[in-house]
Amino acid sequence: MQIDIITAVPELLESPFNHSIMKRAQEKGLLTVRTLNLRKWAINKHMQIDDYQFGGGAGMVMMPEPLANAIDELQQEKKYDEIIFMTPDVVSFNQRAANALSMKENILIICGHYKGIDERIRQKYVTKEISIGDYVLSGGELAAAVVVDAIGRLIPGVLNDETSALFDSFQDNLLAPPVYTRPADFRGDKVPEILLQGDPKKVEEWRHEQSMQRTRERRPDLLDE
Ligand code: 6GU
Repeated sequence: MQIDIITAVPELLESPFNHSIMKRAQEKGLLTVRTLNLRKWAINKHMQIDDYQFGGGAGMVMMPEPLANAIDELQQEKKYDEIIFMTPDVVSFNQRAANALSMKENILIICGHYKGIDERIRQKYVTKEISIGDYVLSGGELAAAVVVDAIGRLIPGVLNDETSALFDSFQDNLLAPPVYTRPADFRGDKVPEILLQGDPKKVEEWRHEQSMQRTRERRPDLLDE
């Protein structure tokens, strides 16, 4: 999978994909993340990419020309399966959306800033809008990093048995069960006996029961879905 990200602040995306599982995904050649500085397509020598909004009001809007020129140029290279605009204006991203995106080959992500991008770019180029929750971030970059991580780890071959996504929270609309490691007795606080007995069937039943209980207590809305 190749993910290209257009941003006015590429510095914000320097490190999120260079560690841990995202790093390994890239080293294995399963994922390529490329950050593109929108200023490369700025309209003048002042490196301008945003301007006041028509009709008045506080906040700048990202101009259509730099974005259109960037997208046109990138589209000469390859065809994108999705052109995603990061915005709080839609219902939140979730595991189901991550699963669906993890099947795509080429994704372009556009990061906007507070007042957003010219509406004509949304209409003409954007095929999907993604929000990561009902709060406003100062730009789309951190949200883009969240989305790339969530989908990158689902690409077949990225995770191994130890890190398998099969048992993640949400993968079956249930929260993950509690987990424990050594020592079996930590300052008098003991690991549930069933996990120490080595009966895989009993462990599996216990985990499922814990998942159900945890979901009922914390996220009953998931059980209604
Ligand atoms: Cl994707 N962008 C911005 N700017 N704010 C957000 C968001 C995205 N998701 C939640 N808040």
